[in-house]
Amino acid sequence: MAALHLISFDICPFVQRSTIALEEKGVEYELTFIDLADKPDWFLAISPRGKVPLLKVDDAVLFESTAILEYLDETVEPRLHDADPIVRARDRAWFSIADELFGAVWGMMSAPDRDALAGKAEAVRGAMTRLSGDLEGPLWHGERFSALDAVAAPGLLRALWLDALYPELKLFDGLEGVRAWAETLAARPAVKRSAVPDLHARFVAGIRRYGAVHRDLPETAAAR
Ligand SMILES: N[C@@H](CCC(=O)N[C@@H](CS)C(=O)NCC(=O)O)C(=O)O
Repeated sequence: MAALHLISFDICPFVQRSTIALEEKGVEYELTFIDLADKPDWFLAISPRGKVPLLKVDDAVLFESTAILEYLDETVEPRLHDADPIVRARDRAWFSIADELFGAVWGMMSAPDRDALAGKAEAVRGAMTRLSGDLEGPLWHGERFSALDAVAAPGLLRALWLDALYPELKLFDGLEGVRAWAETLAARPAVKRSAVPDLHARFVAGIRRYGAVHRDLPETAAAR
């Protein structure tokens, strides 16, 4: 088994896709955190886009969270992807909707004002509505944890936190299956182990910096 070394940033949702897959598979890996505001030279020298996650596999460097996930799934048991190539191809296509979901969630996280927040909340609802059409529940493929669960989880967790902070936006109204999916993911041991224990507090501190609309949130805003 190759030595796996993940280069991370503490609150990065894309890194969390990788750590969820690693934790689900129960494989050993080394973890190094970097400061994205002050990227080390060794990191810039090996990261094609200057972004995390990077997965070092012995001397090879992998980048892009979904490519890292695919590599891990091809090399480390248990398989997260389905055995049926049609299901695999469809799930890979759903990855792009999970990206769209996170893009809209990021729009809420960085919203300058209430109008922008409400507009991005509609975009989050749009992406979650599309996902709800194929969601088997409680996880994407029923009881079995799959690749799309790892890819969608970071966006869904942050959507739950935003919903708790802004219940008036009714982010999950009519999307109870998606809420149950997000809550099932949040409660999963591998997902809990996939990030720093105080991720929620760091998330709140982060959005207070990124989005002017969040500036008045108490630092200790409730998680749920
Ligand atoms: N498409 C990339 C996105 C990775 C990404 O945006 N990472 C952010 C942190 S969450 C980053 O490294 N940003 C640094 C920068 O853009 O300078 C992936 O899926 O891995």
